[in-house]
Amino acid sequence: MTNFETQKKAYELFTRYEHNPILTAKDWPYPANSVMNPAAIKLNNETLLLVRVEDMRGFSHFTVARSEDGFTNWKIEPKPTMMADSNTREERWGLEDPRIIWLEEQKQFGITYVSFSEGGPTVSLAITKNFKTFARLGTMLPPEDKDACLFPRRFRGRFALIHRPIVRGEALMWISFSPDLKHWGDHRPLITTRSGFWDCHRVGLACQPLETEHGWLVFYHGVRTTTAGGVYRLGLTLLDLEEPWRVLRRSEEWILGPREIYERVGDVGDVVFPTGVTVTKETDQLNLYYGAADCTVAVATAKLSEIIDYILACPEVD
Ligand code: BMA
Repeated sequence: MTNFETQKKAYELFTRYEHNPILTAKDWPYPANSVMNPAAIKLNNETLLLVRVEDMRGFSHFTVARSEDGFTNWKIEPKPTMMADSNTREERWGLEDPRIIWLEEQKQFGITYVSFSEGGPTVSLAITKNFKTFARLGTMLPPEDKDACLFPRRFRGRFALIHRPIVRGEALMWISFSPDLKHWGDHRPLITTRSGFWDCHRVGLACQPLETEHGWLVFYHGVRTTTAGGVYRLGLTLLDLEEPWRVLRRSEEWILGPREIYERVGDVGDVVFPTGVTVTKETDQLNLYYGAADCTVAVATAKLSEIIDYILACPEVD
């Protein structure tokens, strides 16, 4: 049954920042082809973005950009913050699409990212206290894998990781578990594509999971392949707080999709690719940072309470 009231709500949840895009290659202090798909966190009263920067060889690395209000006056590091390690074979073609989570037990940030090489893309982990020095903990799973993020804490003694392996050509989201952040197992499918829907061809994690009293808010991207290529849009799920392998709710409609010219036209058109989210509890504000058309970084805002009300009204899954 079509419910236009819910569709209207989904459409109105996010407001794009009027001066989008907030970061472009032209702003960069050194030559870059494109800047996109940033991880986002709040640190020392600033918003910190770890931005994926693609160079003129087509290889990517990460550079930190900071802003006090999360929208303007970005201070971009003059040099790359985290480059591919030339001694690390799985990083030979660069680093892509980071997600950051605060690991409570380690008292460090965990950065999951795609390490890319002739061996295929896979998911690696680095930890840092200060975004200046990074300890690389290596690959977590075999290729082909992407779109990964840890949860900030253990569940029944084990760390949990959402990721997106390619199996039989299908791109689906899985959740896996580890006692030590190194050895991963107990792999379970989490979120699958939906025939007929806007997310019928691929799904993958978008931002880091957000803990709320109702469960983990997990944004994901969904793709429909058309004759003109894929259209990347954003959906929302709610996972159980203590058993995050249980999907409680899932939005039927997308909640952000390519609409503005900077989302429609670029190196890869018709792409919104959110990879980081920040929340200011006092003002109920959620900032969603995303790559637009694989070229620039944009931000859209929402009220956290409205996002929660919306997902709680979405269909139950399990
Ligand atoms: C995905 C990733 C992203 C990219 C997106 C759209 O598979 O590779 O880095 O932004 O495609 O091209």
